[in-house]
Amino acid sequence: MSKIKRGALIVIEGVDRSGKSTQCKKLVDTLLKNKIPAVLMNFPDRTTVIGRLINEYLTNKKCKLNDQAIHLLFSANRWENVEKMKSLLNNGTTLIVDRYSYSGIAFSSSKKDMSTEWCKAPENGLIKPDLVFLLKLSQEEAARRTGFGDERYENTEMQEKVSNIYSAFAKEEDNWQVIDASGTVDEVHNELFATIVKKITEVSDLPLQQLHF
Ligand code: 2DT
Ligand code: MG
Repeated sequence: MSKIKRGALIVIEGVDRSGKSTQCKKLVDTLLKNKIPAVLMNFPDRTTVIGRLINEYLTNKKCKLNDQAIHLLFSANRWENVEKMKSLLNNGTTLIVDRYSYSGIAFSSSKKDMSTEWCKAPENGLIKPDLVFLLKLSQEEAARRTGFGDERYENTEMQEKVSNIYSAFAKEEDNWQVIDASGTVDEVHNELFATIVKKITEVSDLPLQQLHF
C-alpha cells in the first residue's frame, strides 16, 4: 500500500488590508472544489483559552499585559495547535494559515526594547511552513484601501514597521515568496493557487520541517 502523501503548510502574511483573509478563504474553497483536502486556520486563534486572553489584549487597550507576556501568549497559541496541525498535514490535508510566527516576531520586535532574537526564540521547533506568501501592496493601493479598525496595532506607524520586517524576512528566508497584492482578488487568487498546487506536489513525500531561526 502506498504511503499517504502529506499536505503542505502554506502561510499568508501581509499588512492590514492586504487581502490575507479574503485570499485564505478563497484558496480553501478552490482547493476543496479541486478535491484537494484543505483547512483554513488563523493566528491568533481566538477560540482557545489563550486566544481569549489575546483577544482581550487586542480589543481592550486598558488590558495591562506587558510586551513579553503577550508575545509568549501569541507563541503559546501556536504551540497549543501543533498536534492538530501535524495530524492534519500527515493525513494529507493542506493548511492555509492566515498569519504565523513571522507576524509574532514582526509585531513584537517593532516595540521598544524587544530584541528580534528574543522574539524569535519561542517560535523555534514549531512546524516550518513549506511556503510563506507576502502580500505586498503598492503605496498608492495601500493609501486607497483606507480605514483602520479599533484594535491595538491598527495604525500607520506600527503597520510600516511591520511591513519593513516582512520585507527583511522575504530576503532572508528560503521559504518566502512576494506577491503583488495590488491586483484584483481574482488575479491575486489565481497566482497564489497555481503556486500552491505546485508546492503540494513538490513536498508530498518530504518530511515536515521545524522552524529554526
Ligand atoms: P488579525 O487581525 O489577523 O486577527 O491579528 N499578531 C498576530 C501578533 O502581534 N502576534 C502574533 O503572533 C500574531 C499571529 C497582528 C490581530 C493582530 O495580532 C497581531 C494583528
Ligand atoms: Mg486585524
